[in-house]
Amino acid sequence: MKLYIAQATCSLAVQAVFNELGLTPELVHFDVFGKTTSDQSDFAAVNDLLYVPALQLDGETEPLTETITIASYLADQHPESGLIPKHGTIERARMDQLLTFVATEIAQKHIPLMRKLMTPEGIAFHSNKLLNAYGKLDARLADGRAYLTGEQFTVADAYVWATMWHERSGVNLDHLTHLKAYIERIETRASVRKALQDEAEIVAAHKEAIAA
Ligand SMILES: N[C@@H](CCC(=O)N[C@@H](CS)C(=O)NCC(=O)O)C(=O)O
Repeated sequence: MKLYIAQATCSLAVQAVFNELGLTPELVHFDVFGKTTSDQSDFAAVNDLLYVPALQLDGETEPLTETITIASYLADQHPESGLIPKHGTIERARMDQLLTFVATEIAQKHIPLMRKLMTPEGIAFHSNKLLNAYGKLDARLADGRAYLTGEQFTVADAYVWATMWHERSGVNLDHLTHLKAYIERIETRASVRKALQDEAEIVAAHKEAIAA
């Protein structure tokens, strides 16, 4: 399996899920600004919309894209991991609800803010949406649970952790103390530490290759 990632992006969620499962895909780094890849392949041939994550599965011609789809697919293949509830249950519907919320109300709200593409009105609108969305997560964690759905780390936690881009977006979340403690808890997990380490290594190697 080949996983296409980019630095400090939502692909970290998929890396964390892979690591939780003890699986090691081949990583390929895509530089979203320079448009090059660490293996010199043409990323447009993988995903012509030019975004990560994208997962090339063995035996499949077309790569799997979309963070939710890839993370859920991997977790579904390993139900014993507890990373995602079983299809067709109310718990799974709630998980899908949460994942969609993270994708649409958090990740995609951050992107134009981080890229400084917005008018002052747009900044205020998106910042307020993000404050409300993170406020919902903080409120959920207020009962002392370790993770968003209870004591079990899930794909939703991997996704929220991977998209904590508030500093780059200029959104202050200091008042959300439950959320802060939760992210710190996630950061102690071996799976997310390895994701960051693997990412740092491949990004450094890619930069070196470009500079050479
Ligand atoms: N709908 C996609 C969006 C993925 C996405 O926005 N990826 C960002 C990184 S988090 C990216 O690769 N952006 C590069 C670009 O759009 O130029 C998903 O949910 O996975």
